[in-house]
Amino acid sequence: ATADQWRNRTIYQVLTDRFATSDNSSPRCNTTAAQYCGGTWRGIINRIDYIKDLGFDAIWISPVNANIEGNTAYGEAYHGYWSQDLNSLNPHFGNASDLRELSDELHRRDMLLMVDVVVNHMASAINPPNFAAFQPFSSSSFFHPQCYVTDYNNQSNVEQCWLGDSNLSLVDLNTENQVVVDTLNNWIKALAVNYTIDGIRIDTVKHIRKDFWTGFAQAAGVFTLGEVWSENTTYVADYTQVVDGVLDYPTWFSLVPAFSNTTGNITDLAVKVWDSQARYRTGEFLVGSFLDNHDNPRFMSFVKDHALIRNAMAWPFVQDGIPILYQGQEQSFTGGRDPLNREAMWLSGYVEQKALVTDVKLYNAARRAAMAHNADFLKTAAKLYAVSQHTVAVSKPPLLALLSNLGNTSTPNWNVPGAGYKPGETLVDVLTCNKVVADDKGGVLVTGKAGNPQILLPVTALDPKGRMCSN
Ligand code: ABC
Ligand code: CA
Repeated sequence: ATADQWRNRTIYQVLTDRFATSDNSSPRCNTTAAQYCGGTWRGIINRIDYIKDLGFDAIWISPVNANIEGNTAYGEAYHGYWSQDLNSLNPHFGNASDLRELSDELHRRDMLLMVDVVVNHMASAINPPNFAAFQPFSSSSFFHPQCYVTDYNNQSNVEQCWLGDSNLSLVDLNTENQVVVDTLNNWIKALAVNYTIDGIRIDTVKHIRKDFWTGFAQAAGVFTLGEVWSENTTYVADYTQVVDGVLDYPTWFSLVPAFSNTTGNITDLAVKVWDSQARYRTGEFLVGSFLDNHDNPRFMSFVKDHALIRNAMAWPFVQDGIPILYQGQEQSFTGGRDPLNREAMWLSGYVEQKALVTDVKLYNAARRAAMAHNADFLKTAAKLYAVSQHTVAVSKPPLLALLSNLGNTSTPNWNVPGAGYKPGETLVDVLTCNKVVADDKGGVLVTGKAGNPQILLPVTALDPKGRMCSN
């Protein structure tokens, strides 16, 4: 699928080994041990309707190709990022027909499939690596000479040295070699076609020269979302020219501290938004916005205030870009650093009668209602009002999100004289179904309760037969 077919989506991030099992069983899963726990593509098929019910219309799954086998200093390759053979599938996750069936079952439900892909490196738990074990790059001539990434301010060190360490090397492919480039391009093209993949999440994008990505993205022929791990908007912006979209790490670096406690600063977050609006490839809004992922401690591992959690979780759904939710956040998982943040979802029972599950459903529903009401919703840059250390009002007409970091005992205020509604128009906070009436200039002045966020939509944007505040 194209970038245009992804812009209106919301993505649920699945860690394949930890999402669901083929026989719906619930094996033990000790995150610290970092071993395969038994999740499969067939398991995902079993639980697609849970994801769809939450309101998502796309999933992102772990890398699919064969990894190194056996235990290492950092456990097994259950996450899928330790590639050994690009031409075989990871047998722990299933076989080719399982993966095809997953793709078909998603498409039957109008959902899209995004697959994570790793082309920067192959992995080795022995040093020096046994190059003959890599497929199709079975000789040292296809790799950069050994040196580890040590200096993140030195771009050639970042691009041409190896990630990992001598216990577990991420052996760096020589992407300056034309044979390597052509082989990778042919590989991604075939992968996307063979399994009817709709988009790819590209790993370690900043570790390969930018002009490699133009050809790779073209060969893939589908939407490309790149991981460029950096808090620097200017640094990340360059990559928005070579792939369709990037994970919005710069905003994430300010989002987390803004809502982590009642002394956080929302102004810093606003500055990141203005900065990225000015620098990223304009008019596209294809950044992937997220609060949690599989690489960082979960937000709920260090924030316990329910109001702060709800405000932070709302953010990715109301800002510019494609919202991404990492599995387990809606189930209040609290895992800390990798590997603790990779809990097995089956331990949650996939229960839907939970406050945060309800919130996520409403965030998705509100976004869908906003899209239906305003054809330009997705391409209208968010305007931020009432920006202060403790408050922000995010306006993407017809939606107005009122957020604060004052916590669950506070009564925040938002004064948005320029909200742009019709004079006297009735709005509804979809989280509570409370009504707010715009003043005679279309502005709103709202006092919140218990530090909670509010997601306002005009009553006219709500489907009277829909799930949101219908009576
Ligand atoms: C394993 C263990 C860990 C152990 C680690 C050494 O080895 O699980 O417990 O600590 C995969 C697995 C991981 C595994 C790694 C390494 O491989 O999932 O479990 O860790 O073997 C992607 C994926 C990620 C994946 C890989 C490798 C890449 O999302 O899941 O990991 O295929 C860098 C890369 C980034 C990569 C990330 C893990 O490492 O750039 O692509 N993610 C700095 C750098 C970043 C760096 C980041 C984390 O640290 O700028 O480039 O990301 O190491 C701020 C600065 C930031 C700075 C942070 C730390 O501090 O502003 O720039 O980020 O103040
Ligand atoms: Ca590299």
